[in-house]
Amino acid sequence: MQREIEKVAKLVARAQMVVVLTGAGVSRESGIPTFREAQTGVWANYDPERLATPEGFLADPPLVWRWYDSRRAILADVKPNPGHYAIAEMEKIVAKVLVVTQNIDGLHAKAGSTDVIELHGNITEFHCFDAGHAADDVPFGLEAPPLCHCGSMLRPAVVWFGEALPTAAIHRSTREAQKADVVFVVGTSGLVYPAASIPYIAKDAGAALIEVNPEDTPHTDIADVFLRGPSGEILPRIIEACKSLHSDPSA
Ligand code: BV8
Repeated sequence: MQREIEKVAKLVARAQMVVVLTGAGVSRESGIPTFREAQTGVWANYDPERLATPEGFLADPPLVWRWYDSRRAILADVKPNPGHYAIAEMEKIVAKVLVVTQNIDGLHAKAGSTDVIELHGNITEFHCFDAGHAADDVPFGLEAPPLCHCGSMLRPAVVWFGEALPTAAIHRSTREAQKADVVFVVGTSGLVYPAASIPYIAKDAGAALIEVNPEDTPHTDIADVFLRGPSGEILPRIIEACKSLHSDPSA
């Protein structure tokens, strides 16, 4: 693995522009269950892909509200892990690092990444279902969605299945992916579109593709380097290898 890590470090050290696509796996070592891991506790019998839809919300607003409330409550105590910090530190090595995340936990910004696109929104923000009016200071522990001043139910400001991603977010992610020298794909099962198309777009435009995941995914076949393991361990090793390169370019 170390030889592969040093190969990646050389690619990063030479890069002008790196795009890092992340999924729930990058937050796993912060203690947040991944999206497709069996839901735990009271949520074990619910399919997240059914709850994370407008239909699921309208079918049972209190249930979906409580599901997001329980996930938001977990966030209150979690911190970025070494994987998030390594991605933030990459900004000291590469002129331009863009993080494109599917996660809604806000941990990349907390770790210090300065250019983050949240493709699927953010669980700590809210707007109303019918008109999109923003709402803040929404208390924890409510049994059902509170109402907006316009009378519509509030919902988390996340992108549900069947909903379009924010246009600016997906357009910018696609545009930057086409300019990247290196694209990292970290902690995503690569199943959800259009986010999962970003590595293909970058690769087709000439980027080197580096995947970090304990398991194979649909992206593994097109990866130039596949680093099998947890991102919280692997990403810091890449940053360390970049620093050694910097101090001893002959390495
Ligand atoms: C849309 C927010 C159209 C809510 C989420 C083709 C083209 C376009 C759309 C589609 C298409 N085919 C199908 C679709 C529809 C759908 C889709 O992709 N379905 C899939 C399931 C087939 N896409 C959509 O509906 C999207 N919208 O296309 O709209 C449109 C256009 C115009 C007008 C109207 C509509 C919207 C998709 C967004 C859905 N919202 N989240 C919430 O979170 O509650 S997506 C959800 O999945 C999560 O956000 C999650 O981030 C995302 C992806 O999952 P992952 O992050 O990859 O997580 P997962 O658990 O799957 O995997 C974790 C990985 O981590 C694993 O690989 C594991 O091995 C690894 N791991 C574990 N531990 C570690 C680790 N890695 C590193 N380190 C570790 N320690």
